[in-house]
Amino acid sequence: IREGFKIAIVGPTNAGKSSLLNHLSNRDVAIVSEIAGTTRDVIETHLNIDGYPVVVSDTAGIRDSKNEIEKKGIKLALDKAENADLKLIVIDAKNIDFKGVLKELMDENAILVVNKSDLLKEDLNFEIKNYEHVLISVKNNLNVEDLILKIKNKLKNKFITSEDILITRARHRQHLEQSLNYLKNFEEKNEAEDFDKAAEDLRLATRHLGMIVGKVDVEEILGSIFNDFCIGK
Ligand SMILES: Nc1nc2c(ncn2[C@@H]2O[C@H](COP(=O)(O)OP(=O)(O)OP(=O)(O)O)[C@@H](O)[C@H]2O)c(=O)[nH]1
Ligand SMILES: [Mg+2]
Repeated sequence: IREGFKIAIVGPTNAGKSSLLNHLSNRDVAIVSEIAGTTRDVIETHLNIDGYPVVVSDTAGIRDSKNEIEKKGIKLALDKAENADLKLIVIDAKNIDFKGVLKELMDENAILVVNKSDLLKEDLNFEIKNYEHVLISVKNNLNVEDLILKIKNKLKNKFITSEDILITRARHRQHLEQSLNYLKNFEEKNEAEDFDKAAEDLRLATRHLGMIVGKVDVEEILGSIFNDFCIGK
């Protein structure tokens, strides 16, 4: 959560990826033009969706390119997509280009976004229709709300687990792990023979839990202050 939920916008050139980034960010972050291959670097913006920090990356359009710089951009794009929590695969409704690596990126952490619905006079390509997709027009702001809703759902599924326990601090995690280790030691001990040692395991397990909920004795806090902050007694 602290690092943010990573969204990568990927797709063929000219599909409207940068336009979508600008729309989501509510400002002109990336250059938009009708020239294919406009974006070459990764452009990131930080957003806040329903209180969750989100990092959205716009990337270079995927196409077969001979240009060395563009090729590097495409590689960066694919890396971003692979490391993202969610991929928005944006394609052009009129000029369907959905094959190869792009198709391979489609999984449960991807949303297929068919943009430029305003240009679509006939039915959408039948193959694309079979995929779960969101048909939008960034230009005319059609159905973008639906896309945002889908993004929010993915985000919530990722952050809110069914166990409804979220460990947000490294310190808490460490203490929980240590507590668990002592409990495991306790279980492995023979009750009759190692009665006293088993009791000590339980005491240490509780102590680590206590360090999270604040049940630690005063002497210990003083000890920590004198150790860590270099204050003389
Ligand atoms: N008609 C229409 N045009 C759009 C829409 N969205 C974007 N465009 C136009 O499509 C062209 C390409 O848009 P970009 O956002 O630059 O596309 P891109 O996917 O970032 O392109 P690259 O950076 O080259 O990969 C621009 O001329 C946009 O104005 C849309 O919903 N409808
Ligand atoms: Mg672009």
